[in-house]
Amino acid sequence: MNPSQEKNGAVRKIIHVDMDAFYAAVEQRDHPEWRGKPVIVGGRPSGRGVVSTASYEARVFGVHSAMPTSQAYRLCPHGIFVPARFDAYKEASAIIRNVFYEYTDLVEPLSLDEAYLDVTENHTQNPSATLIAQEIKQKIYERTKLTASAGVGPNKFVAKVASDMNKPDGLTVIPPETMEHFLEELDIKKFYGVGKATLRKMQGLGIKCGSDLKKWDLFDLVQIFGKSGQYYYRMARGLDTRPVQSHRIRKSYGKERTFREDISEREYILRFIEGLSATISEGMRTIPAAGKTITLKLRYDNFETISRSLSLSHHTNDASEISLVTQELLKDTEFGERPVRLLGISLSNLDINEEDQAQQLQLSLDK
Ligand code: TTP
Ligand code: MG
Repeated sequence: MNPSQEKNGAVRKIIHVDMDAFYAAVEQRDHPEWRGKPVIVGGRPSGRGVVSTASYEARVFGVHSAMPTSQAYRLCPHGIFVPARFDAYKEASAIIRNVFYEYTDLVEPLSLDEAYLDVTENHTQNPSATLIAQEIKQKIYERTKLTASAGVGPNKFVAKVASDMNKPDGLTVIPPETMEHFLEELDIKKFYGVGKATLRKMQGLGIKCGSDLKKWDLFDLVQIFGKSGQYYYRMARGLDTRPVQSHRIRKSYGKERTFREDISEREYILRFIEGLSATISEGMRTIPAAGKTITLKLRYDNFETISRSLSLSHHTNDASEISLVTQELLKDTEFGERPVRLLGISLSNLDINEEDQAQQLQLSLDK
């Protein structure tokens, strides 16, 4: 069986849409004098904040998301540094989602600026996913004056990788019959899900592109990369049957990062916790959601992974509260004595506003 095919034999048509330099593009749209210039959205250059995103003009100087703004300032002192305006981004996000729903109900948003769509069957009865992707890009531009890049493929992995191939304003189509060749040629750096540490490991093993990865059997990949080994094995073969999930029931919300070097320094880790708490808080507010239980996850340098949790009496998505609780939880670990290679924070026991609203609506209808 062709790996792109589902059990019932039908090839799926998946589109991944991702807005270009999203926050920065909204700023340039709303401030015409900033167009064509390096715009950097994020914390103030004098503070401890990080870059949310940078316009393509700023990326030329090496500025990118998640970089300390102070570093971005050193790289690009003539840049236009501006704080984020979430209301404007949410407004644009709502418009692009409405465009998606004109084609299919099977829309899985990944963030404000990104979503998967399954258009195998769609509201317009258009059999061409390529034409649909073109129309979507055009409607997005007409309604928001922002550009999007799209990828079309027989599964989520291929569509996601494809949308990133010709940014900005790109459209990359990988038909099922060329998928195998596409994945074989694909630079391992472009493999979605291969982080910096894994990339180094793969390079060390001589894995440079998909065809190199394909030479490794499942057993060896799992030995080397743990659970992710199975993911790499499957993705190299285009074996991705994950459905586009339009209604995800979220049980927790969190983020984790692997450090470039193992960390022992307390000041660094406290700053990192502050930053990660702010990112999580921001993400939860866009859902919107709040959680009662806060969990800290640490991975020591020998890969031993531990977690510590604390439940509050109320729901929170407040950055400083998440940060303070996490710092408390850190005291109950061996941080300081043992170097740490990964840190994660998550919130569970969620109270998701969307559900609340649905419930309230139901109650008022029942009355
Ligand atoms: P991305 O889609 O990753 O980036 P982008 O849209 O700015 O640029 P492109 O897709 O063209 O490469 O993220 C979407 C938005 O999410 C981004 O505009 C700002 C925000 N964001 C952060 O706040 N912090 C981050 O670390 C990242 C990656 C994104
Ligand atoms: Mg984007």
